[in-house]
Amino acid sequence: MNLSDSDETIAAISTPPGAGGIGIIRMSGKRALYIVKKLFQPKDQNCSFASHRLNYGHIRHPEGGRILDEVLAVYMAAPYTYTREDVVEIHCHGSFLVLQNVLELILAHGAILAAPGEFTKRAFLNGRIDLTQAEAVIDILSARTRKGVDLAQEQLSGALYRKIEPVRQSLIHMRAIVEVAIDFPDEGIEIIDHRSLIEQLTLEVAAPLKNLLGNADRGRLYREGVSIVIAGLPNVGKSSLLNALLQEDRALVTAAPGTTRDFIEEIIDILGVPVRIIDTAGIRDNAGEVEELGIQKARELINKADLVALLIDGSRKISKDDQRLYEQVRHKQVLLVLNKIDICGHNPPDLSALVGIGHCVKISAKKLLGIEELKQAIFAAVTSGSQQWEEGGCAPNVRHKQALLAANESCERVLASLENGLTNDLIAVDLQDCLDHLSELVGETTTEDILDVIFAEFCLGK
Ligand SMILES: Nc1nc2c(ncn2[C@@H]2O[C@H](COP(=O)(O)OP(=O)(O)OP(=O)(O)O)[C@@H](O)[C@H]2O)c(=O)[nH]1
Ligand SMILES: [Mg+2]
Repeated sequence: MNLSDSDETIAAISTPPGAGGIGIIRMSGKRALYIVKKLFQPKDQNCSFASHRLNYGHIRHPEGGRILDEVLAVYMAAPYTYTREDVVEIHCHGSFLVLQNVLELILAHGAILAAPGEFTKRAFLNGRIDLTQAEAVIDILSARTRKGVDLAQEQLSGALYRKIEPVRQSLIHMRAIVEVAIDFPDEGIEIIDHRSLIEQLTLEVAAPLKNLLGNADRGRLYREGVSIVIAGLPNVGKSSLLNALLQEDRALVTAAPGTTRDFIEEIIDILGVPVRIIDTAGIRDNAGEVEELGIQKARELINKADLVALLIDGSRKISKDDQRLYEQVRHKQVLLVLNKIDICGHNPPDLSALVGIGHCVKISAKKLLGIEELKQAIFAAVTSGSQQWEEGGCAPNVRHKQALLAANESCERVLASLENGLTNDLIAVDLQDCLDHLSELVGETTTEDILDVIFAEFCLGK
């Protein structure tokens, strides 16, 4: 792996655009200290830019001495920095115009504007973090639930790397054994014991790979989340349910059917899963023009949703309309929710008309009854397809999953070859394949294309 092209010093505004208490400009590279010394006038005459110390002062235009901002500046000497290069941060007031002015001055003094993710890319290329840790940085920035942040922090601390690395080492060891057997065919029988190789491969490679693959679907869930449409006839309490889940009066609720026209969506955290929850127009025939548009939209959203929460009014009997709507949505994964149990009390309607329906969650959106149970049921429904989740484990992303699947395939080929007594050459090729996929996963070997794709997802200044 090449080291980064560290002749260039990069700079960017690292805090989000807009007004804030402070805004930070970051530089990384050999010229960083030289540039800050040119532009920063410390209050302390004896300021020597000791590493990792904050200095108070002003950024002044070198020509004319105009003050651009009152700042704190810190120099961090390589290699104990984010990028392992010299890093300088200037903490300005959080005005985009001020930050822009200071950044322009820095660029005029020989730094170049950093590409998105370039600081983290340098951290990776300079060997401070592996590729899974670099990806964890994106996950931390984009996580939408606390669970998502926790998982990303684990990965940033190297959890995934620590799982993969022993598997890689084990493969390297086995490949060496097989290669010796290839090079010295006569002694091969003594050197290579297929039985023990099978055992080692099963225990040290196949099992950990399967565990990680088992966690991959759940990882996707925590990262990307799911979408749930609340569907139902008019007036069954869909908007009331949205409000109950959000714990705020987000959607209009009235006693008149046909209140909601346009759909309303919000993201909520259900046991760590970011859930996009969408309230839709009640579905009925003979609606007016505007309501009809809302109903069409509702049908589209139902078709795209991961899960449909079909809401039924529990205060009245199941009607033909309920049955018809159920028939229309049952091709999807449906969670049946009976609302208004505060009115129906101990006499809920007979649901047997809804053929094939399994479990039904009983709630009162208005009186906030059964909402926790509903969240549990939603969680159970969206995780039902995923394999066993190892708590405290890591959550591979889509790229990791592809590499793990490919490695797993190669591993299975090696096992089959060993079982069937195939040639060592063949075994060596598949062992190498397996190793290659894992090396690519952690970034031990990675093409420029893959890096471009990964780091393009970053925001500027990270
Ligand atoms: N008693 C009782 N009334 C409820 C409950 N949930 C909703 N309601 C009432 O039912 C009526 C309709 O509620 P909404 O939430 O607007 O129903 P909706 O399904 O969004 O209706 P549309 O948008 O018109 O399709 C309102 O008067 C609510 O107060 C409940 O759990 N118990
Ligand atoms: Mg509504």
